[in-house]
Amino acid sequence: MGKHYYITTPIYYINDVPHIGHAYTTIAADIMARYKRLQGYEVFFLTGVDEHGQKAEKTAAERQIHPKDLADTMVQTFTDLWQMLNISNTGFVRTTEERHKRVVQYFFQKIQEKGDIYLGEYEDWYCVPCESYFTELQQQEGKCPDCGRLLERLKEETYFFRMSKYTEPLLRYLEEHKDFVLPEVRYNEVYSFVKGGLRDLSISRTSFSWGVPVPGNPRHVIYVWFDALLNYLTGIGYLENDQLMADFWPCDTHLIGKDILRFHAVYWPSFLMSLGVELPKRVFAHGWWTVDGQKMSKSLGNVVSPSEIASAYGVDQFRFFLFREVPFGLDGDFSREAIVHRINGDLANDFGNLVSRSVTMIKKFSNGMLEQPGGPGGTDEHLIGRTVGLVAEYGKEMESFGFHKALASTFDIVSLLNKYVDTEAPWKLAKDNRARLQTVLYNLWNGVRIATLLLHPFMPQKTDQIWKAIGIGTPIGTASQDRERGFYYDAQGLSSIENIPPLFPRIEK
Ligand code: ME8
Repeated sequence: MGKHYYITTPIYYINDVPHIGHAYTTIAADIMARYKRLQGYEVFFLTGVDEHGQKAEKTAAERQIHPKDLADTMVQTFTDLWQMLNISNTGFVRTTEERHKRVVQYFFQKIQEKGDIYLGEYEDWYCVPCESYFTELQQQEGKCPDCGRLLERLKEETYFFRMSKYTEPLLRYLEEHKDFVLPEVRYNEVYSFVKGGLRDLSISRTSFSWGVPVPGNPRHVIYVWFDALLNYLTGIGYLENDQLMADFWPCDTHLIGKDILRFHAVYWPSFLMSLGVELPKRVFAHGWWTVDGQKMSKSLGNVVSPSEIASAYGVDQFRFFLFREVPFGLDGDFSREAIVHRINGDLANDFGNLVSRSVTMIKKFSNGMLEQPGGPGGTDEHLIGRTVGLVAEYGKEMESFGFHKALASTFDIVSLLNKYVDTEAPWKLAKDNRARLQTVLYNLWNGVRIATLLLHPFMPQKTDQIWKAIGIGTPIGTASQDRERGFYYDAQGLSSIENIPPLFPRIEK
């Protein structure tokens, strides 16, 4: 049995177009998926859209269309964007699919049979945009404590889930699994929330109808979060494909933004515990992007469109920027100046320049061919020793979503290599020391190869282009553990090394 890895993104609401926040989570998941594939894992990467709920119903009503038609149009916007951004997802869930409704109703019914669901009445403050109830204590002067918009007072007959019953089991689980929620600051948030005691949760609505009907009582639709969370099981073949479930469940990582932590780290494990389904291994909650220092919002008109940025600056440049700029897990601020700065500095000056001068020198001094290196001389040992260490550092960081540090290690390698070129001066060796020249060119080439491989999850297209130019005949995405991932690479059998056009043109301000 091979190694399996299952990663998910949230399923996004279809009442609005995707912005950089959505792109951020999805690209992050894609980076992890690609990294794991290079590590030899079979990866299941799930994303999708959340189509039900009051918010979708309201938006559709405003446009005088059926919510399903709204969803049909919007889903295309998401899938087009994922294609443009090179997202390598293997599954996609729409919550209006029959296979999903079946899972939601089945789950509801089973929990009900267990005695964990009962009918009652609910009255509280409700935030429609967040699809969440808030208590008297939580509301802030009639406004939502999460998004700051006006709350409505709602009273309805509702089915409750006995979440209170799971306070103790969940606390114990959290204590025994300190890495269930990452980063640690988010774990602490969840822990103290649960410690405060869980209240039973309203999991049905009667005030609107756009949702999955409660089995046996279609006056109620199932709460959109109960519905949405179950996509993680639908997507992996629950009730449908036992082999897929056996291979990939429990999920390795639910990747989310910090805004929806409670749903994933409190509600979701409680639902699963109720039915005796194994809990996911990890919930990783990343930080929040603002734009030019402000919260993104339609009313401010500062919502950043990912497709617009990617067309203006390049898909890989955009992907890279998001993770080089801000430590994954912390909040970040987007600005055009910042992306231009990263492209011109890291990509054009440092990495792009390294690749192009390496390739050019191999062409010019060695006819595009490499030979196996001779014994170490000059600064070789320093270069190799440091590179091996940095590659290990990169691996350690990638395992725990330390994308920022992983990229910092990669760029340390890039700058080591740029220094190596200056110190070893191949143009001098070309005149009087061919043997040493071959070793230096090999080391340089090998360093470029390694940096390219490390950057591949972040910049899949550009790195593939470099891979070809440096003479490796197979696509970089299929780089195998044994051959391309080792530190030493047998240079025999390479195709000739070719010049490449500038990879990351400088952007003039
Ligand atoms: O919450 N910065 O969907 P959603 C960073 N349907 N990430 C951001 C962001 C920002 N400014 N804005 C959004 C929902 N995100 C539910 C999820 S899952 C079972 C159901 C990202 O369309 C981030 O991942 O509001 C956040 O968690 C998600 O988009 C919310 O997307």
